[in-house]
Amino acid sequence: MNKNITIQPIQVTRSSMPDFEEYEEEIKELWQTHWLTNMGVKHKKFEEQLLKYLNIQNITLFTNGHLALECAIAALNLTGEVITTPFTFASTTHAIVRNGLEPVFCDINPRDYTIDVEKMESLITKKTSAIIPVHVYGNICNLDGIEKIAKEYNLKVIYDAAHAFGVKVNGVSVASFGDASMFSFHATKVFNTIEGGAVAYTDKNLSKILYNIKNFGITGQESVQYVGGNAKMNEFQAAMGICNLRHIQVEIEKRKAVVARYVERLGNINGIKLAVNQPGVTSNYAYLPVVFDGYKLNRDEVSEQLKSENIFARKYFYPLTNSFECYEGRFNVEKTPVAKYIADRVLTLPLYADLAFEDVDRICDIILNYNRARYHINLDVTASVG
Ligand code: T4K
Repeated sequence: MNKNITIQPIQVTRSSMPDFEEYEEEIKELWQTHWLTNMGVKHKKFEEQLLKYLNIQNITLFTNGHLALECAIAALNLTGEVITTPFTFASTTHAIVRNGLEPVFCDINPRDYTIDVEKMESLITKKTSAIIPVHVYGNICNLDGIEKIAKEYNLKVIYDAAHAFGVKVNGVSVASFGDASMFSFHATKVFNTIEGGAVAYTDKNLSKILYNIKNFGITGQESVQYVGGNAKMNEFQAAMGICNLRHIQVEIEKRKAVVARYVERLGNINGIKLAVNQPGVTSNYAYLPVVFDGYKLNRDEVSEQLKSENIFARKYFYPLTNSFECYEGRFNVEKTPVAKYIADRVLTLPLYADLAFEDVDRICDIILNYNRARYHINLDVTASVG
């Protein structure tokens, strides 16, 4: 029997979405009220639900994670130098620079790729006002080590927790640590509001400042007290958040199963290093970083092999932010050798809740170079198979 099959490209991730009817139901009332943005009822409801889900006291919503981070930096009045990591998405470094501050890059540790607390103290100067570490891939930074240094030198701590929504450390939400934590709710994240973000924080006085900074600094109809911008989350984003929050546990469980399948296939291969399980951390399985170090293929070769089979893994996070063209001549990438080493070898494999085990197996087969000929059927055109 002849059957037509089409092999769809597999991207590094795919947005989780509620059923169309569920979203339609959630946004229906917006057609009655015509209230679409500027902190409406959905915004309020979503904010309340997040406080409950994260079990925290304070949160402010934003139109995206990047502006959430920029506003958190502004609200905390940071000055001078900020210690941070170059092994991250462009956003972390840009948010510091766009606030007129100087990023000082600290190397990462080779275990979980988060900032290396052991190398941090030597970077502190009289100008240092804060540390902005990143829970990269949802791996949690050395919270105690960072807190200890921050206390000793009187530094603020803002976690870039863009990847860490839903993660717990010994049962406590990751949103509870530091002065503030920024979450991204971008379409590519474990939990999305299409675009979106939030800042969680400990000092409730920040609430008013963050609210004003994201709304032009307007404090009353005839009063503007801050030089604010526009970073408000709209009602459609909040409605998407309300829907997706209903399903987050199921989504995380599905991702966990996909990761387990990868680990089963790639976990014991010489030269292939998979993510570590951090003690006490309940993961959200945000990304699947794989480091190819001493494997028969290097990272770029694996990436090309997959690409030739219509599978699009990504080199998150290469290049390092301290080597971006826009910062040319400003930073020395050799000062963060571990970050450079990992960035040159890491590939994040496709991971999303509905990624089929057969697709995981196909990806692993390609990496392990099993039976390659089997997959040389037509890819993005319809192929006829017997
Ligand atoms: N801090 C850190 C550490 C971050 O990683 C990020 C963002 C931020 C701060 C800033 O947060 P946001 O302001 O973005 O909220 C993506 C995301 O745009 C970005 O949010 C994310 N980190 C970064 C790591 O990845 P790209 O340019 O690689 O995404 P793109 O468009 O190539 O999409 C990747 C794949 O995702 C696509 O191949 C398919 C899938 N996808 C994408 C979109 C846009 C979907 O399934 N649906 C979609 O709507 O940056």
